[in-house]
Amino acid sequence: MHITAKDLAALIPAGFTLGVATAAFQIEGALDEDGRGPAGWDTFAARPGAIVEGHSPVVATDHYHRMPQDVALLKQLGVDSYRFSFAWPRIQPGGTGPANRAGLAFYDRLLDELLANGISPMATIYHWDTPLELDEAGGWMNRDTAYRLGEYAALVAEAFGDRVARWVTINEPATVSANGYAFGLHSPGRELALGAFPTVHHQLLGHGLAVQALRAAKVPGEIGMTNVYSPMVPNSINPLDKISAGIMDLGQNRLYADPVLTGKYPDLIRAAKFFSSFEHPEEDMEIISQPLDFYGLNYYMPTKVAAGPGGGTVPSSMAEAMGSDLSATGSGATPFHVETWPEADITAYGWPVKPEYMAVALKEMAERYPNLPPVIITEGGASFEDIIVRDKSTNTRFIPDERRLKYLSDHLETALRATAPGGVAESVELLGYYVWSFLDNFEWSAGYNQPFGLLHVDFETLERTPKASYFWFQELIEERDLAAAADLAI
Ligand code: PSG
Repeated sequence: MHITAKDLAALIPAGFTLGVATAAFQIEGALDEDGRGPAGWDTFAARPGAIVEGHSPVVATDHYHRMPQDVALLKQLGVDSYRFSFAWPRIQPGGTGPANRAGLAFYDRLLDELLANGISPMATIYHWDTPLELDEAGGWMNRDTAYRLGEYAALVAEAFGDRVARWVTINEPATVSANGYAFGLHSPGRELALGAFPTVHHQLLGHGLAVQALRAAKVPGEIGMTNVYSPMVPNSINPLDKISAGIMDLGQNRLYADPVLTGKYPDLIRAAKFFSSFEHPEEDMEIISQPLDFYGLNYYMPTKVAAGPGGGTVPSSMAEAMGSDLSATGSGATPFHVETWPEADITAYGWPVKPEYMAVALKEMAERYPNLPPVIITEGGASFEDIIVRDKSTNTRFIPDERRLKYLSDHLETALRATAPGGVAESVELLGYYVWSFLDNFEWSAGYNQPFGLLHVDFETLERTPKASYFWFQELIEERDLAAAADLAI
């Protein structure tokens, strides 16, 4: 069971943002319309074998053509805020030069529609859809791409600065470096293993340059960036398990958070051979670590790490591969691996459901980074197979996604309790929680087989159907507003 919506609403502090999130490439479709240029992801997704069952992102949820109806569904849901991303190849079809007016026009309409419906826009500038031309010039292996991101950020700041309430410069550089450049699971499909390290630095530099561009444009909105964070949990008290978890933590979490929040790469990274293989002048660190108005955290799950090769356990995840690659052996053997949580619910993606680690994540962040800005959970959610129940007598449909609903309720509850006075992470100022995702969408290399949405999307008819989790989130927001109104009346 989970807490009632009413009791959960009572835990929500004043001013806390409840929202839902998406990303352009996962929902828009219309890849060739209104002057959009190709993205690296367009061609990667067309490669045989790149996407599960050969699913295509060409239509996705068709949001590009259904935007007004989708905003109406956001309005009906009642969210305070909607997090979406600008498609870089719509705005700069070749990744450089002046803005494509028709590309800007779509986001103009989206922003106006959101504001007219009282929904506060949170915009991600870069959510992985690099223009193809930039990818062909090396993508994030090329330092130049960081400067291109900075220029693109200046364009969106100028066009939309008056209407965006919160800016996320980049989303999850860890996933781009690992999946896109180290292991070839995402665009641009490179398998550079540890050779992908420059993409970490170049994305972080791009983030810093984007912050500079937004500050220079004097945008009134709040500025932050988003990293994914997975607490690394040793499998046992065995010291080798502990060391293994520490290496994973270094390669997946601290590598991306330390530079932004402390201005320094972890010592073990600085000592590594590959760290001297590319340009990273000290001035970069100042750009990367500029003060932020908030820090975005995507929290989905913890990772349990055990020493030794992983035969017979969880198949190679991003975490496992990244961890083994950062190990000192360099032998190519897997010196440690990801373990299962036998007692935990497991999502359709194979991810363990461990809401208590949401509190651990927030506590670790607070302990590690004394200057941590206010935090926003910019994503959290779960993929479960959905079943549509049809009631013939009333000709209605119902999607009882109780497991997703419980995932969301338990995680939000844990985050709120952890950051409340007396909570384990009480020093964290938590500003909001965004559900991933508003609607089922193109889940990258998993195609349409991993539904995360509060809205079900029928990918044949593109029809949207609210799931039980949608009605639960709606009720939660209503309860919160009722409680706030009652407070005012006293
Ligand atoms: C990557 C790593 C983890 C979770 C999610 C992602 N992790 O280690 O816990 S990807 C992330 C992304 C978004 C995806 C969504 C669901 O920002 O585009 O659709 O999460 O996978």
